[in-house]
Amino acid sequence: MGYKVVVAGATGNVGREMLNILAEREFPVDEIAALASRRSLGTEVSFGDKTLKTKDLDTFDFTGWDIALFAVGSEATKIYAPKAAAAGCVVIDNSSLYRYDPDVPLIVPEVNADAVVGYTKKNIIANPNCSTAQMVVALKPLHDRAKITRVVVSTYQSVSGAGKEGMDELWNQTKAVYNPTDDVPPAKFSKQIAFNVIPHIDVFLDDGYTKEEWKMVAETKKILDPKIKVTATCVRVPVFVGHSEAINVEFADNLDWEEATDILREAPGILVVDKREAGGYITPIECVGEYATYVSRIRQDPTVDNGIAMWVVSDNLRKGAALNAVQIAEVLGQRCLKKG
Ligand code: 11C
Repeated sequence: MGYKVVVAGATGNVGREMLNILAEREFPVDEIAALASRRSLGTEVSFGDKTLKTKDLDTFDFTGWDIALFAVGSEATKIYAPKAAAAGCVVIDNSSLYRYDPDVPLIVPEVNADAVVGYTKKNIIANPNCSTAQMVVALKPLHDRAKITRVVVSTYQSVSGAGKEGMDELWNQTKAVYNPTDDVPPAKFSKQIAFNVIPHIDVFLDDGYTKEEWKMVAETKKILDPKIKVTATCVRVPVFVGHSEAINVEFADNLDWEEATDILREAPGILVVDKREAGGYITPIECVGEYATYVSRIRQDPTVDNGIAMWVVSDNLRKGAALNAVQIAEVLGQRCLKKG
């Protein structure tokens, strides 16, 4: 006995990973529906050793379905998530639409799984931005020990965060560099991404920060602790999958790097790889397809009283999106829903 599960946006980068991870983790599925926009209708997607033909999100009747994992972007979420929720199906939404709604829990299971019970207000649970998810997994056990007061983070975000179009742009521009007759002007990104880095993700806000940077601040406060001050610089880099973050953390209490390392080694969802020698750290290419949030380069920040610096890497399509959504579904199933 299990659940009737829907994946909406099943042909996208994140939707495909949701199906893969549901199958890999043997989520108790009695029936599964893969939904797509009319444009991708009929496209086949894999679910374990099965192939599913996508159905039309626009006409799908959510009545009798238990859980819907949404990876369709804010505009489509606005139309279809309330429809699913009203039909009694709990939506776990990967878009930013509901993240800051006080009646919608925003969950990273390693950090605030208990918040799941709040889903009843709207029948919706929000999944955080990828760059926030991996950061709070690493911050939570350190916060529990020494109370974080301030975080300064710089991100190195892969192009898959911008969807398949972002990946295609990096691929085509890279090839064009070696073949000068081709010209692949920036489209998804604001400047050339091949052999370059771009300090701009999402739209600019009035204060000069970008929305991606603002999300890291607002989401960390909602998931972990509203008292923590966060300042972020988010940068797109020519990497296909895997977001990296250089994080400086200040604490109220004293914490040395050796104890921080021990705490992180014991923490859920984290793998510490930190040998303090050439190659003794994780880079994004090594985290692709993995579940863990990797922490490397843990060291004292001697410029503040109680400070640690570290390097945090994770698969943005997995822990940053699909895996976190499936983990939320697992918590929801274990704590709140009856199996069919
Ligand atoms: C990126 N983090 O790398 C973004 C993608 O709010 O869910 C995810 C945006 C979001 O471009």
